[in-house]
Amino acid sequence: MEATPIAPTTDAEPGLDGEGERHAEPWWKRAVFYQVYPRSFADSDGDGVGDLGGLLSHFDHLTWLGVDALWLSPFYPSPMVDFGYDISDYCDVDPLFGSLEQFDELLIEAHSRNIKVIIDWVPNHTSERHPWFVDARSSRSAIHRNWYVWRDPLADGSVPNDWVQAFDPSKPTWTFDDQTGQFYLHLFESAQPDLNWSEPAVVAAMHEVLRFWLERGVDGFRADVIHCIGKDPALPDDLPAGGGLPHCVLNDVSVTHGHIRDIRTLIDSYGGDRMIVGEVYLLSTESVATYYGNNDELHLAFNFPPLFAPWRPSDWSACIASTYAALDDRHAWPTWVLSNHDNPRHRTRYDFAASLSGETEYTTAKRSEARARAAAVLLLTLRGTPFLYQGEELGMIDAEVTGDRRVDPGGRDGCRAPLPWDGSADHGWPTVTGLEPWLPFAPDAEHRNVADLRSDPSSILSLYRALIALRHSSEALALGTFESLDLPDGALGYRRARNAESLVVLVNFTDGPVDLSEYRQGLLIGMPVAIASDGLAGTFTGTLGADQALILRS
Ligand code: TEU
Repeated sequence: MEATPIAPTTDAEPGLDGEGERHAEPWWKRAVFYQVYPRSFADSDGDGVGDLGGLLSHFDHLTWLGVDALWLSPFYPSPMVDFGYDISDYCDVDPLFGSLEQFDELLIEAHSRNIKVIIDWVPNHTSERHPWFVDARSSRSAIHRNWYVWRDPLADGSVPNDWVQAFDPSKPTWTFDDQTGQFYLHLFESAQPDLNWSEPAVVAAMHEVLRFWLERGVDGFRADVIHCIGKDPALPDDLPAGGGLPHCVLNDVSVTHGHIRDIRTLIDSYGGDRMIVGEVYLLSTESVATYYGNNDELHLAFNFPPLFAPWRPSDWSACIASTYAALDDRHAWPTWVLSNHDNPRHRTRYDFAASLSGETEYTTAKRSEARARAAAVLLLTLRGTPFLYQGEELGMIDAEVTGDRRVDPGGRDGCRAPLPWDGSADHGWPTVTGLEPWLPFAPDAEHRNVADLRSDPSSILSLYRALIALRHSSEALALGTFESLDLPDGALGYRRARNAESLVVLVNFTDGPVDLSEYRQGLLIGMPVAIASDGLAGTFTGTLGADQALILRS
């Protein structure tokens, strides 16, 4: 089967070259982002939960790796029902993670190393313990009552509509409040009541939160499920075509775009360098694209179909084609992400897909390592901003979390295992109790840890570092055009070009060799290898090795 043809994209900003362009382009188009999940990054006080102090003392890893920007998952005061995505105070730091002073220190440290910092902002819901909700549920006439979404039961006493929860589609998104006799809406856990963005006081309060952090100096925000903030006031049932998906995956109403335009205006008023990337958890790239607006909504939006795509060239070329088709018309800049704190890590996912397809040549570990390396080449050479999730630079797989070690209501513990810093028994997480940190380590942490992989120039960690360095030094990779190559079955290829520079990327998705010697009369043969996923050097022979990805200078 041939790869889906992809029309060459146009240059990002025609007419701008060299240094002039470097200044004209916003930093987040060139940046490699790195998601820090603070609970699992590094621990400074031995309580088994990562914290800001841990992050501060491990900055060296981030500068060595070469990332340009951090996205910090929530560190705010929270009862931790959803591990920080249930916020009880938007303008402070939970003592578990440190203090506001430490946050300021972190910002200074990051900026001194030329690393930007964006923080998670959770605008759709608060914790049930947030003082706003505590007041709202105290009486129907409470000042904050209308800050949340309340509805009477239907005549037969049942819930107002058929929406189902994100983590458990067998449950409604409504909880009955005995004291005031109404249901409140929560797309996630009942401990996470949805804010009512049609109430102007909510909009004002959430804008204040943005200002608070912008004035502290953050470079931007990752906005949690931002497509959910607007609700159709009629709260109609989901259409059967929704197929029983949780409502948070289906909610896509026009009123949200107006809210996002106002948020964008606010952020832009702090100067052109601040940005917002939205988590738009819709499963259609065309729908995600609408959240960029007319360059007046989100600067960037996550696009999840590629994250859910199996490791197959047909799926990936379709994802790439639909992403560029949907975004280029709007002059919107793509994002690419393989893993995050909500989904099984991609090395785990790709290997699972392989075992289903019955491929047996490789040992499991070798194949999944090779695929993770090839995926890194893909992630860091596509046109658009890449987001890494902590640990993927080590090729981490999910931890096996069983029994009472399971803590997440969404069953996502495996991908949140602590980052192993070294091969010692505690992997750099000594605890005062001597017990393991809040989650178990991934099963291969003894060998797959920062210290061991950093000292090995052939490791996946060293590959990530080399890819990031190449991306920094290459205008073609950072901003260049994208043109797909029609390669034989099993492989995907594209050319990235900018001014006089041109690179070809080849990715073999199979565990056997792919012969490319015939491609355009041997055009690729002899091109120098800039980076090979398996560390090979030299020139291209015409054959892509099993699970190998190459970047060639053309
Ligand atoms: O995730 C949104 C979301 O829709 C996912 O949680 C998804 O439903 C889930 O992973 C399916 O298993 C964001 C955050 O990234 C997530 O950690 C939070 O739990 C959620 O919002 C609520 O704030």
